[in-house]
Amino acid sequence: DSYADHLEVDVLIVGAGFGGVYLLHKLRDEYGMKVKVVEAGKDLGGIWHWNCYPGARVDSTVPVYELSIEKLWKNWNWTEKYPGYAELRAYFDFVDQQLDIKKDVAFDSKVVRAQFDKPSQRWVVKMEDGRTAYSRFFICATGFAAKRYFPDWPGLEKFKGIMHHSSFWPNEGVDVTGKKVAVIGTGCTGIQIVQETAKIAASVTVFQRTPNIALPMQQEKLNKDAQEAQKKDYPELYRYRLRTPKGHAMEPADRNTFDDTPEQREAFFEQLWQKGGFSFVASAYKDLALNEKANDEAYQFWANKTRARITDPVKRDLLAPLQKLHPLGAKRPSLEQDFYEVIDRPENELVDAKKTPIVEVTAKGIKTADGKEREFDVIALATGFDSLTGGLKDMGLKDVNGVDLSEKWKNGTYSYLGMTLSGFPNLFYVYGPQGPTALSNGPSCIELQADWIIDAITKMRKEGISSIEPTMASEQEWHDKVEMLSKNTLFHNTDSWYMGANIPGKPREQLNYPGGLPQYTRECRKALDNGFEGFVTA
Ligand code: NA7
Repeated sequence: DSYADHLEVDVLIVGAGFGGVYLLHKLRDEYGMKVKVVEAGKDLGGIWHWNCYPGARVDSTVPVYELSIEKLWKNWNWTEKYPGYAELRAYFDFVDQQLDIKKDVAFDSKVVRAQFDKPSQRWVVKMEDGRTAYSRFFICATGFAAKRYFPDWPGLEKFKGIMHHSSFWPNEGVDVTGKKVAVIGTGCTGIQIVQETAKIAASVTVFQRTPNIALPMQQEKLNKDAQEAQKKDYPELYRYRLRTPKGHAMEPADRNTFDDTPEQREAFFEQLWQKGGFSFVASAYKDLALNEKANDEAYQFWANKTRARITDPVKRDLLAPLQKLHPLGAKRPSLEQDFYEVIDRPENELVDAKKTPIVEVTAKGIKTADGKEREFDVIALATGFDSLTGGLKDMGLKDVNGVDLSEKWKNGTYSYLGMTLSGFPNLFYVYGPQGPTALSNGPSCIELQADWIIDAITKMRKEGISSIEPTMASEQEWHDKVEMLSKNTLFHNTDSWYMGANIPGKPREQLNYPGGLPQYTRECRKALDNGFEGFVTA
């Protein structure tokens, strides 16, 4: 369903991923509001709509990674502990079947301008094709990876083969059978593409600038009966996940690294390793992200395990150097299945893109700083995103005086509670900058924030408040709080997209709230309980 020229609703939501779907369902079906979602893409799913590159898969485990809506979990079972994109898309189809979501989503609707009109107390939102929507509340559920990052290599347009950014991979796929494939980037995406394409490609060449301290996924098949038997515990699981720092339903150990003897440490690391996935960071010693020496211990364990899997000595030193280059967990660790074995194979090449950076894309392939040109049939750009702020800055969001959000955030990001913006009355966003976002399990963070937004809206209605917006002072305070919390961690001095460090010229600052979900929840609740503390109400 789409809409014609004029649309007037209580709440307009941008984005039809987990955030948009959850908010639409709750506000429409439980609170009786008139709600519409506008979505730039052609289907539901958000990140799972855009990402269909080979091997695209979630790094959180189900059922922690799903919506807590009873009608959904009662009637849905997964086939794998870490589902791939196709299964996640099927989940969104199922969500639509159960909750009748699509009838209130306008697809192919890209927002290019939005501003709150004070006299009429409503948002005026323009789509790329000229349509306009009006709403009392405006919620951006656009995710943290809406804006792709393409390095500005000369010649990007000259390549004669097939080249795609990971999140623009064609839906029908690219047949890499017997092809020479290049993968640029070794973030989570790059590693997934390498593992998958290497199964059928003639060769895969990986351009690595920084090694990923990738952790073993320990994928498992799931069966229906076992899931059904667990379902009585799901409601508690969904509550519990919000009480854990990262929303993964995993808690750090109650002790520090050096409280244990070396033998105890080895045994503890081994136990986390066997559990797999984010256990190695989320259930780790509580000083893992705080103390460099403690982090070294975890790194050494990782390096020993990983080096043992790589026979080529040059690749071994590049992929898993004995000397730690950045703290384990302070850049987003990928979850891998057989990445190290795959890249170790002689037909696959590992290029040290730190020593010999990519300088040009040519008609035939990629040229590096040593003058070498390698030829490829397919190039996968797994070069990441202008994360967290990029998408929001690109939507033409104007404050009440017409100043664009990109101007407001030119020298740094200012929000209150990582959900509201001064100068933008009745605007909310979920899973964006200065919330727990990229340091947390998506559905946990999204539901927590969405529930807060719903409470704020219902409280306004009850109290006859027409609009709220945070003060600039509360934004400054929030910014300082996020920085202060970050400075105590090893995240702060590590170059990563969490810190805005992956985009040339982007201000360097912590873009995620690093205090964990329980503390974040308390902060947000306090603002509501104290009568919209930090906001101006009208
Ligand atoms: P990431 O994690 O930002 O990874 C991008 C990768 O691309 C990373 O390895 C970069 O190296 C590399 N990169 C970027 N520019 C260049 C140039 N110019 N030359 C060589 N290599 C380059 O993006 P992903 O898509 O993997 O993951 C994004 C998140 O989405 C993921 O973490 C999940 O949370 C979901 P660098 O490390 O900067 O040296």
